[in-house]
Amino acid sequence: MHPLVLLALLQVGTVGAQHAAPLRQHPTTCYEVFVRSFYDSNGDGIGDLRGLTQKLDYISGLGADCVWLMPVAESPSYHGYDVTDYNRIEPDYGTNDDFKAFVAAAHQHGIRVLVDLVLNHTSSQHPWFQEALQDTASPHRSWYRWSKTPGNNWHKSPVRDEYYFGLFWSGMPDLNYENPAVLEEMKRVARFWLDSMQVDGFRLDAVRHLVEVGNEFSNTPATHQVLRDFGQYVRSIAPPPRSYTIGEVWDNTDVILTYYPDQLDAYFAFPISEALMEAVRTRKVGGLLPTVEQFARAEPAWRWAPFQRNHDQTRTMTALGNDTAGAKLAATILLTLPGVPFVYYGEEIGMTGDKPDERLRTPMQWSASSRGFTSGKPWESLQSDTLTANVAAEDGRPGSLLNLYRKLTHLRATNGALREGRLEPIESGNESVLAYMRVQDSSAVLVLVNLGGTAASAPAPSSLVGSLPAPAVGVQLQVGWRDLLARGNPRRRSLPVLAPRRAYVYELSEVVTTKRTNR
Ligand SMILES: [Ca+2]
Ligand SMILES: [Ca+2]
Repeated sequence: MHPLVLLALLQVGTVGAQHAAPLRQHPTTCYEVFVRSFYDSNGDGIGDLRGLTQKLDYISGLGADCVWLMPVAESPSYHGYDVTDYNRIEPDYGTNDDFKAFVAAAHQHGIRVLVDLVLNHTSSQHPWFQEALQDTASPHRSWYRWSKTPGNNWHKSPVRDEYYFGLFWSGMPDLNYENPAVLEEMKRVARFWLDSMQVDGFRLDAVRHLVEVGNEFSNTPATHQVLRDFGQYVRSIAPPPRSYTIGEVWDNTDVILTYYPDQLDAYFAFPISEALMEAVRTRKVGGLLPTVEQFARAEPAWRWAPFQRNHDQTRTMTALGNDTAGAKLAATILLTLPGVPFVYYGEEIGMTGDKPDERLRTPMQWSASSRGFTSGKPWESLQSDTLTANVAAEDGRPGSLLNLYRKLTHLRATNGALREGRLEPIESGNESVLAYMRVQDSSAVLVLVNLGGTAASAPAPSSLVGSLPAPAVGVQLQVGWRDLLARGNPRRRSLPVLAPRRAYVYELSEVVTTKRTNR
């Protein structure tokens, strides 16, 4: 028996094991939640923190060890991205004490909590802005940007003949980071959430737009400097794993990579999201793996986050034209690639949703009617597909999208190669067959995805050899595989013909080596 065999056998994952409570150094899988739409505990039709707390078993059962809450600070808008008080929980969602109780319960579930922090702008109703608007001598006057002349993104003051800068909307005046007091205040805000609210980090909104220089609104050197300063501050008061910061830089890969190594901990890998969705939609592998490799070459996997969709994008099921098989392929790819995958709530049950934004953020479909979400009238109507795409219906169905997500996230949490292994792309020789391996030490997981509509051959064994854990010199290698997605994890010696629109995840189960013989 080759030593690799023993090692591989010893490292067989404990699939289906309970989620471990202690926090890992970095998140494994993160779940994005819009609190307003998750679960309503008091019948007012609005999801809230007590409701979210009641659903922690569900999130934990989904295999997530991290949640990102879209903004929970006080705000006049339904989405919360325009904050009026950074130190107070939005009353629709509950109280600061409700939030602390939620965090404590999340930690008991082994789930870390990241909150959305909006540094770029406040609400126009924030007291700072109101003071600055009314009183040109206010100390908060220079926390915003003013002009005597109009221009793109400059909005007319309702008080006097002048304009203020707001990149996204007149209701969201940009903060002026040229005044150091602004960053100092935001550091105080970060400390408040880390110390008093006990969060584990932040998702930082729209960070590429933080500091404008002249007419340059994105990716300026001053923006990098603010992030460097902010990221270092957070790490200094809450060293990892006590904190994790992840930024939204919605841009191409080359630009995203300029935000490393010394700014935030991580960034969303928007280009991977695009390439992944494109591959499933067009049924061609396209540029997906090269895009992943570009991130993987540049930074360790805990520092970038692939995802399918977020709260600003057409949901997967809608983008794929209600193709459940395609949604399963996308999930399998996302959850077997390196990086820290983020899953937007409802994607795991195949919820639909398209613009306008409110319809991307509809109430979670717990059951066939809105009663699963609230006993009252939902703040926004549910998607009509709640009749079929809902947790109750999918929960007990072994082949459901929900149970595939659960299986894959638990595999990822328990299998070292899937969680931390390096990516080894495999040349499949077929533009519709995506093939790669995740390799860590002597363990390896092979992922084969037939994106196409016709059966396809698996890659030839010879094309895999170079990616396998190195065999001893002078031996012939024969491998066995355990099917991680099939019940009972059956073993096989050869790879199957790949059925149309099917994904396969195999763990290297044994390496049989024989001395090469001369004929
Ligand atoms: Ca409520
Ligand atoms: Ca800005």
